Amino acid sequence: MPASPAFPDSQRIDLPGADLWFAPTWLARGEADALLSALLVDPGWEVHRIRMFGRTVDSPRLSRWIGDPGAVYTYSRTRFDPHPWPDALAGLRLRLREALGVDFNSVLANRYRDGRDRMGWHSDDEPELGPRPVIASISLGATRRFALKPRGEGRRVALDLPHGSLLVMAGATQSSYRHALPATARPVGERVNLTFRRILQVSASR
Ligand SMILES: O=C(O)CCC(=O)C(=O)O
Repeated sequence: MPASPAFPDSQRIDLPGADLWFAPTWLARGEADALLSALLVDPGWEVHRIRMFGRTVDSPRLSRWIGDPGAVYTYSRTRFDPHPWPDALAGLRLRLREALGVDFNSVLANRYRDGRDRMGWHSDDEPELGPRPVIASISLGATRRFALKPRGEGRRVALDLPHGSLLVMAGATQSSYRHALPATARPVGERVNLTFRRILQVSASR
């Protein structure tokens, strides 16, 4: 991974202590349309059960944890064993590896069915991702607003993530900031988000 994850057509988001890169049209329209259609017909979406405020609840979206064998991920105190890669994501994974120089071995797919589906404030700072993870986030479908706020003092930012966009979070972004995908009262269509990650401790038990 280069010191700075510059990739074609990307712009740096100027946020102190973060390393954020954004390409609003990273996927061509036709590619993004085809990928979204393939993922929406995929029957493998699940409701992940997560721990919140001491209770186990349904997460307010559909999800699927996908990865190489052994790429186990634990978040919100729940363990997720990877589902195999669907054909639709194989090419995208290679393309991200070429663009960013990171051998992503997993992806968290999230499906927001309408404006009520959301993701609360969190950092992707689980130990299995290492201290300075590179996370490549591809958005498909309805444009939704992505928000970041510093863990300490500092300004918040919000970014609209359109169909086919790529947002890369690297460096100290996860240790310095939290991020969220808030609900919206605006009528919005479905959205799928794919966050490609690299699990460093791939477990031998399959
Ligand atoms: O849907 C999004 O853009 C955010 C997803 C996210 O925060 C995550 O996967 O950690």
